[in-house]
Amino acid sequence: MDNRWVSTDSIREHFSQAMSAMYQQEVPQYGTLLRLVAEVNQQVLEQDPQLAQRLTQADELERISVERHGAIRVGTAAELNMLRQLFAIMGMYPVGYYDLSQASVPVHSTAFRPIDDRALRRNPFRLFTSLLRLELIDDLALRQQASEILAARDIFTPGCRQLVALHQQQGGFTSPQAQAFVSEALETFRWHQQTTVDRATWQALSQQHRLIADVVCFPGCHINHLTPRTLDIDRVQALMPQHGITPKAIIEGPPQRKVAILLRQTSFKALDEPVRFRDGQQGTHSARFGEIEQRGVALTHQGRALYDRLLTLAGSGSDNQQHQQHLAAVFAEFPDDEATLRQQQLAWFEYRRTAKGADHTITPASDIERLIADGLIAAEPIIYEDFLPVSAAGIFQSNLGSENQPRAQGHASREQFEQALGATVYDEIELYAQRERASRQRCGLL
Ligand code: OOG
Ligand code: NI
Repeated sequence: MDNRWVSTDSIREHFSQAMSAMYQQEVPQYGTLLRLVAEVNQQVLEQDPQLAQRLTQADELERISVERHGAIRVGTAAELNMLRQLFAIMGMYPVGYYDLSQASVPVHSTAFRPIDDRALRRNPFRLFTSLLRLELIDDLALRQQASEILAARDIFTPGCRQLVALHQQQGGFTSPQAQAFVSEALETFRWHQQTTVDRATWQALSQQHRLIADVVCFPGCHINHLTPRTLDIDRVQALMPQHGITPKAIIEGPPQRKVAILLRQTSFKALDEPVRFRDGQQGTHSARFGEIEQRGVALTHQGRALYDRLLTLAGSGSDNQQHQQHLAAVFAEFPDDEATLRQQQLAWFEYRRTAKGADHTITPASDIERLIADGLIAAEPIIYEDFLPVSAAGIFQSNLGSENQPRAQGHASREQFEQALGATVYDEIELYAQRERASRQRCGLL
């Protein structure tokens, strides 16, 4: 790589800091949540020196304090396509396809995120990005109106467009260009009190689905939440009310376990925020909220199938404590120690030689279990970097009140999404498999 250019990692880091600073100003409760999460993380590390040591050894400790994901929603293929180009400059690529229409949310989504080990360790900033599916609006006149409103806006500043083009020509950014790019790109995600429509239009779109009004009626695609990573989601959930934050009822995802799997998430409700309509009328719009997450090991296809089956079996509840107990009972079937998860190929692991194993002869014929038992090889869980559609649907619904809006029944349309995006999405499971394979190779095991 040409070293005149600023690294993609550094642009992403800078951008994620700028987004966090902007969102703390826009939604002060997010700042409160960040402080609470930092406090709890520190307590967890103090109380569990083994975990602290493990995270340090895996070079994972530093990323936790900078780690967050956000979410945005766009209205057109052209917007999504341009976002892909913009995020590529920061080393963020589309991973995974999520169909939310099954849960009555008229969008499909991907996550833009870094994909290689080093970039993930440095700063794993991700953006869950949803594309509105206008074809799921059943009122044809309203559908037409929404698409006209969307066609008339440009969510990118002229400066941002110029810089993206410049990057594509020259293959990188100098430091001042990178700085200018971050501040221009930030504008796309800023909140606007001023809508682009009159009150009646906002209302008609809201009645179809609140999400549709949120995507269509504003001049940009405001960031709707940013989510720090906690090491103990149950504790943060319990402490939220003391800090003036009301969490949603249920923690989404798997139950608490000895070996955390996938992703557990909870959010606080969207705020009612004042908006001005184009006809001068005032109103309120609620879209922006806060969320926290706890991440565990990524699962293989078999592991994920088991997770999906047990989650469906468990169903949902309305009281968190009861729901968690019930989940824990149903998930008793899911092995909860690292050795079994590894041996049954339910989860992904990264292998490395320990100091003791540094000079040991290891070949593809060596017995991994033996090497691990002898302390020559260590196997670390690979953290899940992605999202869960059922959890995402729960988060959307708790913030949009869309439980009562069973309109958006559609079916997955990955090809259509990829066409809009202008690229295919990476298969997340294949990315984990590659990481595990590469780590075995480095050890001499392959
Ligand atoms: C995205 C909701 C999904 C998550 O963490 O699963 C999400 C949105 O509300 O736009 O962020
Ligand atoms: Ni989220």
